[in-house]
Order: sequence, then structure tokens, then C-alpha cells
Amino acid sequence: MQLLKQVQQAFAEHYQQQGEFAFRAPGRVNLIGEHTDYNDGFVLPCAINYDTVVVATPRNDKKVRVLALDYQQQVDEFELTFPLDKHPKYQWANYVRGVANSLMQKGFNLVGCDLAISGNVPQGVGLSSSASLEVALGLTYSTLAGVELSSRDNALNGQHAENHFVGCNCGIMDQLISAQGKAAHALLIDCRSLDSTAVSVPTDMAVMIINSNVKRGLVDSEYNTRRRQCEEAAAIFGVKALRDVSWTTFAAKQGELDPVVAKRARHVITENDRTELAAKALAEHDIKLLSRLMAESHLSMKNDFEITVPAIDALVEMIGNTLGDTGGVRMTGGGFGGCVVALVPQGRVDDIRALVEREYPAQTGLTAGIFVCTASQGAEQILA
Ligand code: GAF
Repeated sequence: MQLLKQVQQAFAEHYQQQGEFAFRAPGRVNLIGEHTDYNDGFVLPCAINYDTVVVATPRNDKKVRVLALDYQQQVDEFELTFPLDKHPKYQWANYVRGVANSLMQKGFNLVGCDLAISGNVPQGVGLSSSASLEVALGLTYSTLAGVELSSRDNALNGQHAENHFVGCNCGIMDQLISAQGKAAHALLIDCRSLDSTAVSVPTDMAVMIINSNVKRGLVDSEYNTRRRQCEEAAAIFGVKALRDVSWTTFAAKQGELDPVVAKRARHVITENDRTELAAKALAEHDIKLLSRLMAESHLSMKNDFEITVPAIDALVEMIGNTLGDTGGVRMTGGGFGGCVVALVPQGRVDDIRALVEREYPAQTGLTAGIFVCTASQGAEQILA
């Protein structure tokens, strides 16, 4: 693995010794089920073959030293004393500190270590580079300390760090799929019980990710606003989360909601249904149904949840028109820019690539990044 070699080499040069352990955790792409995770609903993501890698050697004290290869070799250093302070300048360092802080808060007795980190998950485009870093670090800290941390608890710890230390109020999907992903499968995750069912991705279909290269703006504030609106709707229905509202209940009472809040709730309630149906369609290789569900999901994100942007809509339209019902396409991730995911028959990948390379710049003045991914295994130790 090229990435591992690079991080090992940088570790050896920086610390003048070999790294003893290494861990990887993947990014993810969500096939369907957007903004449903924090509503206790369903999501259908797969881990992708892009990783964050951490090379580590334990120390005899409580000091953590970190080298960030992707940030001009910046370094951080801190003592494992709870509670940790935020880094005054580097946001990347807050993930390293935040994951340790959350583990210590839960009573884990961590050991000091030297770390070198790098990743090839594209950053800031909605493919969960942050979650993959959190999950890789959770595995690193717990393994070095010789303590058992289940993949589920590792994911929850990463989410806790993100919510309480980094300051983004995300749900559990990204960390959970990074920790539990299964090669060649997507996972239908019930975000209330955190149980999941593996659904195999048909080998004759490619998972294409198209990065719109639209700079994502206002993501955190808009994300938090959507969360609040969903919570408001759930409170009006008198339930814990929108997961508990059926379509019939919603339809009977929607007139009592503020019109914007009603649209947000409608997205979540219909998206939950679509996600369960899509998992079944994928398992049964019913691409026609999957195609329709993905198209409806995109329209719901566009019109009801209002999280798409014109360049993303243009990508979905051009790919959707070309694929017809032979594949599916929709925006993936939190929204306001980022990526589109397309399930494409293997034989049509080159057509779609050519289409996007020709039409996207002509329509938007932007150039897209295209990744053909494979559904991959979740986080694991890869050295020692
Ligand atoms: C982001 C969040 F981190 C996830 O928890 C999820 O809510 C997603 O947006 C939208 O589905 O990736």
C-alpha cells in the first residue's frame, strides 16, 4: 500500500526510528438516506477505497507528538491530561486531541505516542475525511493502550469528539461506516439501534463519485439549522425523532407545521422509506427501482430539504438523462456543494466520464473530479 509506505517513511525521517504500528480507516459515500441519521432513521453508505493512515509508536510517558503530512508537515504536541485544550491554530490537530479527550472522558487510560498521519480521502468534499481520521485515531489510541474498543464504540467516540471538541453537530453515519464498512457491500444502518445489514453491491455496477468542485459554504450553520428544524417537527408530533412519524401521520397533520419545517420533515420521512426500499432493491438487483428512488431522493434534497446547488443539480440531470433507468444518481453527503454518487453499469463508466468531462465545464464553467470506487472494508490495524 503506497500510502502506508509514505507515512512510514515520513515517520522514520521525522522521529529517527521506525513506526511500530499502523492503522487505516476509510472515507465513505452514501448511496441514499441523507440527513436521516440524526433523525434516528436509515442510511445506506459504503466505505470507499480511500483511507486515512496513522503510523504510531508508543512512548513511556504521557506525551503525544503528531506529524501531519498533508498539512506541510505541521506538528502538534500535548500531554494526555483530561481535559485537553483546543489547538490555538490548527483545526486538524483538534481531531487528534478531540478523539483522545473523548476517550479519556470515558475513563480510558491512554499511553503517550509518536504519530504520523496522512490520507488520500479528498478533503472538504463530503466524503468523510474527518470521520476516517477520528476512527483511525480511536483505533490507534485504544490499541496502544491495550484496551478493547468495539467498532461501534469507536464510531460513537469519534462522533462525540466531533460534536463536543471540534464543534460540528453531525450524526453517526460517517464514523459508523468508516469503522464497520464491509468490502463489496453497502450497509443499511438503523441509526437508532446502530444495527446494520450488509447489502452486496452488484459486481456489474460501478460506484462513481463525481466531485462538483463547488466550494462548500455555510455548511455547518445550514446543517445545524436543518437539525433544529427536524427537532422542531418531531416535538410538534410529540415523538423523540422524525423516525417515529409515519407518512399517514405526517399527511394528516402537516398543515399545523410552519411550511418550511413541514418541507424538512417531509424530506426525512420520505427519505427513510426510500432508503429501506433502496436496500431491498439493491439486494434484489432491481436497478430500475433503485434508479427511481435515487432520483426521488435528489429531488427531495433539492426541493424539500433545500441543500443542493445548481452545479450539483446540473450533474445529476446530465448523468440521470444519460443513464435512464439503467443506473442511479443523486447528490451524496451533507450538501451545499460536494459530490454526486452514481451507480453505473460497468460498461458505461467511460461514457459517463466523457459526458461529464464534456458537458459539466460547458454548463457551469467548473471541472469535475471523477473517482470510480470500490466498496471497502472498515478500519483495521495494518502493521504490527
Ligand atoms: C454529514 C454528517 F456528518 C452525517 O452525520 C450526515 O448527517 C450527513 O451529513 C447527511 O446525511 O456527512
